[in-house]
Amino acid sequence: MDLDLVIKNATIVTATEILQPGLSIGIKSGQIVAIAFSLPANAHTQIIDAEGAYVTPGGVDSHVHLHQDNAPTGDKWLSGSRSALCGGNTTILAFATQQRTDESLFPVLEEYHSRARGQSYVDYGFHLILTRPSPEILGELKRMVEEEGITSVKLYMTYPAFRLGDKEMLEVMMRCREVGMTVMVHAENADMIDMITTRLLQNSHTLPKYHALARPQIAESEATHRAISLSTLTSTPILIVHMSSPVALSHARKAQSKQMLPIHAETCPHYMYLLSDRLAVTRFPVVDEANGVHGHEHGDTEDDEWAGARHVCAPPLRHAEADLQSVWDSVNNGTITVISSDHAPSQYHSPQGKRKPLVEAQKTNSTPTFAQIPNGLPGIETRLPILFSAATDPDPSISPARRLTLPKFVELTSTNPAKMYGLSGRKGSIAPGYDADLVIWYPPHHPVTTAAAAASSEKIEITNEMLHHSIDYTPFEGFRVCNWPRYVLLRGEVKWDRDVEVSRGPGAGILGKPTDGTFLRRGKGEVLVGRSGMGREPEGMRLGERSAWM
Ligand code: DUC
Ligand code: ZN
Repeated sequence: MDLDLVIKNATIVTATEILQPGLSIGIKSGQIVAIAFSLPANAHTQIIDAEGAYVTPGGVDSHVHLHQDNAPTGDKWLSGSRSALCGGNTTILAFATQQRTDESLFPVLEEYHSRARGQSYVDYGFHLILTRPSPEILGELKRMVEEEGITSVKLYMTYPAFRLGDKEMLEVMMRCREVGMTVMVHAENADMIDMITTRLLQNSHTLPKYHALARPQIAESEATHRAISLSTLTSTPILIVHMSSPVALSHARKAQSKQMLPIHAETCPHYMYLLSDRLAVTRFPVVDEANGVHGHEHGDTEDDEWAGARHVCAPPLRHAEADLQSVWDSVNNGTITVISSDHAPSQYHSPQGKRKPLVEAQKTNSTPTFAQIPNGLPGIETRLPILFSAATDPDPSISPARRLTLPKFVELTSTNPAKMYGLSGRKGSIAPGYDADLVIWYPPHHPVTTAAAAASSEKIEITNEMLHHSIDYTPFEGFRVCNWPRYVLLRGEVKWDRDVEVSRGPGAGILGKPTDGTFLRRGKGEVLVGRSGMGREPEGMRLGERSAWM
C-alpha cells in the first residue's frame, strides 16, 4: 500500500465510540484508506504524530450565512471560510437566497456560486432559501436535486422579506417530500413579534435589550408546534433550526418520541451559553467572573447604551439559566440532531452593521430602534473549541449538566449534519472511503489540556484578535477553552497548523488557500429521527385518507 500520509498515535473519535489509543490512519489521494495499529510507510509517505491526541472528523457547520445581501458588513466567503478552517471545520453549508422578485432559482444559484468560487478554504454547499415558492419555482426543485446537487431548502416563518404563509409552507413540504429535499424551518410567530414590536416602540422601548422582549419564547413554541403540524400533515421530515426554548424543544421531543415523527432539531452554542442580560450591557466585553468570562483592557472604554446590539440574534438569547439548561438537556437526551453556529455576523463599529440604527437615526433626526439592528452572531470559529471543551475539560467546576460526551460532540457537530444534508459516506466520519477531513487536537500532556491548566489561567482564552473572521467582536470574548484544533486536514492535506500560528503570528498557521474548497454536489439527506417514509395518520384521519389529495 502506497500511502501519502499516515497519522500515527491517534485516539480516534467517531459518533459512536472512542477507539483504542495508538491507531494509525492511512490516507491516499485525499481519502482515508486504512485504520490499523501499524501501517506501512515508504520514503514518500508523510507521517504526522498525533502524540495520543483525539482525532475527530472535520467539523461540518451546516448553517452559516456568508455574503448575504442583508448583512453587508458580515463575512464574505474568504474570511468566513478561513475562520471556519481555523476553528476545525472542513465543510460548511451556506445559503443561496431567493429574492421575492426572482422568478427562477437557477440564476440565484449561479450568483451564489460566483460569490463562493475560488474563495473558500473549505468544502462547501448551499441550501436554497425560498421566499416566493410559486408553482414554477417548485417545479425547478427536482432539477436542483438531480442536476445541481442542491438537496435542502430553508423556509422562514418570520421576517417580512422572507416569511411564508402556512399554505406556502405546505406546498413546499409536499414538493420537497416528492423530490427528496431536506426542509429547514426558522420557527417564530411573525405576527406575535410584529404586534409586540409595534407596542414596544410606541412605548419608547427602543434599546437593544427590548429585542429579547419582542421575540418571546411563546413565539418560538407556537411556530414550532405549527411547523410540526404542517410536517405531520404532509408527512415531510423537517429540521427546525436554532432552537432555544424549553417548550419548543418539548414539542420536538414529543413529536420524535411519542409520535415517531421525523422532526429534527438544531441548536447553536449561543443558546447553550449566553443569556439575554447581554442585550442590556453598556460595556463590551462583558465581565462575568462567575462563568469564567472576564473583561479586557481593549474593550469599550465608555458606557455605550447600544453595546448590547452585538448580541442581537433571532430567536433572541433567552432570560434564564433554566432555558440554557433545557437546551443542554435536549442535547444529551437526543432531541437535538445538529449543533451549528448560525454564523450570521455584522460588524459592530460599522455604519451598516449593528450600529446602523444609530447612524440612520442621526441622518433623519429620529430615534434608533432595536428593530433595525441586523440579526445574528459570529461563531463559525468558536463552535468546535467551545463544545470540545465541554466534552474534555478536566476543570471540576464545570457542571456535569453542561457537558457532552466526545462521541456526542462528533455526532452533533459533524456526523449528523453530514448525514442530514446528503454527505453520508464522504464527510462526517473517520472510516475507510471517507474524505480525510480531520481535526487533530492537542494531546493530553500538552500544557493547554492538563488539569493544571484548567485550574490556572493557562487555558486558551478566546479573544477576537485570535479569530480569523472579519468581524470586530466575538460574543465568546473571554471564554476559556481547554483545547483548540492543532492541525486541520482537508482531504488529506494540513491546511491549519496552530503551532505555526502561535509561534509565527496571526495568519501564519493558515497553510491552505481560498481555492482549496470544492463545491459539494450533495445526495439526498437521511432521516435520522422518527419513522421514515409515510408517517402515521394525523389525529382523527382514517388510514389512507390522505391518498385522496396527496
Ligand atoms: N437569525 C436568523 O434568522 N438568521 C440569521 C441570524 C439570526 O440571528
Ligand atoms: Zn441562520
